[in-house]
Amino acid sequence: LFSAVEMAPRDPILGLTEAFNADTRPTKVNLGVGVYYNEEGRIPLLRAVEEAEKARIAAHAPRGYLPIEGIGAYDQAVQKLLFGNDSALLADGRVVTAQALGGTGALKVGADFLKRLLPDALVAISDPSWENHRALFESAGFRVQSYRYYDAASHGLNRAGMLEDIKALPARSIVLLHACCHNPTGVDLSGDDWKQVLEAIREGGHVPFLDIAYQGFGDGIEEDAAAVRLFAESGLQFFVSSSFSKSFSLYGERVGALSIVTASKDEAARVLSQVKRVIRTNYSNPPTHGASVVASVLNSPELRALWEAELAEMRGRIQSMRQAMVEQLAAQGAKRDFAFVAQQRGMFSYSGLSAEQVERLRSEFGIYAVATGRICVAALNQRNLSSVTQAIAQVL
Ligand code: PLP
Ligand code: TYF
Repeated sequence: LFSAVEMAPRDPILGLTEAFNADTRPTKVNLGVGVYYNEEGRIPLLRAVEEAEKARIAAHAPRGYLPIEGIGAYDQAVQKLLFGNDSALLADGRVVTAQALGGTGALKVGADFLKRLLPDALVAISDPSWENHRALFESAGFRVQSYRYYDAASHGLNRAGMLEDIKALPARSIVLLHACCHNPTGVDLSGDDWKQVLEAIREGGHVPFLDIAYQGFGDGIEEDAAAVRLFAESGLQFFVSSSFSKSFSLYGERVGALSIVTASKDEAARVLSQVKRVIRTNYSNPPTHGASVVASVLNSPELRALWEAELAEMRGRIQSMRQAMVEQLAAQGAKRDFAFVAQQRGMFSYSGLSAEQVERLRSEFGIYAVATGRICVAALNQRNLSSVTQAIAQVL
C-alpha cells in the first residue's frame, strides 16, 4: 500500500523550527516561524488568558459538543472585533460567523464552501504570500495564481502592478488579501490603496477573501480592521478568515473564525446552513477551550482591558525592536540602509537578505530565518539584538 509513497517536502517555515530545535548551539536564535516571543524569549501566557482559564476551571464547565458553528458568544465577539460595535451589517443580521480551527481552519472551510459556489473560479494571492495560502486553495481544488504585490527595489508595495493584475483577472475570481500586517513582507496597503483595490475588485465582480491573522499587531485593534470596515461599507459580499493565535498567544489552541458577509438576513441563514455542512463533514464541531477563553476575555470589561493592554505591549515591543534593529545595523556598519524595517508592520520583515546570506546566518551563527529573507522581528529581544545585527552586518 505505501511502497510508492514519496516523501512530501517539509513546510519551509515549520521545517525550520525542527532544524532549530535540533541545533545545540546555546546562542541560536529562531527568526523563522511567525510567533511572538517576549523580552525573555518565551511565548507569553497572557494574564487575561490565565484569569479566564482559572475561572473556567473553577466553574467545572462540562465538555459537551459545541454547536457546529461554535460558541455563540464567541462568534458574536469576533464579529464586533472585525466589523465594529455599531456595524450596520451586524444589526441587519447579514454576517455569518463560524468558529474555526485557527485562521488556517477558517481559510479551509471558506475554500471548501467557495468550491461549491464557484467551482471554476481562479484564486489570486499576493506575490509573495503566506506559504499555506496557495497549497490550501489548491487542495480545495482551485487554480491559484499570484498578483504582483511586493516591490523589492523600494521595499514597499507595487501598487500599479497589483491593480493591473487584479484588473486582468477573469470575472468572478477570488482575491485573497492580507487585511493587515502582510505575511511575509510586512508591507501593507494605505487607505487610498485599499479604496483602489476595492474598486478594481468591484469592477471585476470578484469575491474578496480577507485574511486577518494579526489584528492588533500593526497600529491597533480598530486601526488594523480598517480594510474589513471599508469592504463592509462597500456593499460587496465577502469572506473574512480571522485568528487569535497571535493576538491571544493561543497558537496551539486553534482559535479562529470564518465570517461571511451576505446580502440579507435570509441569505445569511442559507449560507450558514451550508457552512455548517462543510464543517460537519470535516470535523463535526470545534473544540471548547480556546474559544471559551477568548469569549470570556472579550465579553468581560476588566479582562478585555487587560488583554488590550497586553496586546498593546506586544505591539509596542515589536515596534521598538524594529527601530533598534535599524539603529544597530547602522551602528554595526551594515552596508545597506535598513530604514524600511521600521516602516513595515506586524511580526515580519522582508529583510532583503538572499538565500545564501540566510544560509550563512544559520551555518555560521545559528540564526534561523526563512530562505526568502523573511525574519520574525517579534523574536528579537535586548539580549539577542546585537548578536543578530552583528551577524547580519557580517554576511552582507
Ligand atoms: N493567515 C496568515 C496570513 C498567517 O500568517 C497565518 C499564520 O499562522 C495564518 C493565516 C494561520 O493562522 P493560525 O495559526 O491561526 O491557523
Ligand atoms: O508564517 C508563519 O510563520 C506563521 C506560522 O504551515 C505558520 O503563520 C507557518 C507555516 C505553517 C503554519 C503556520
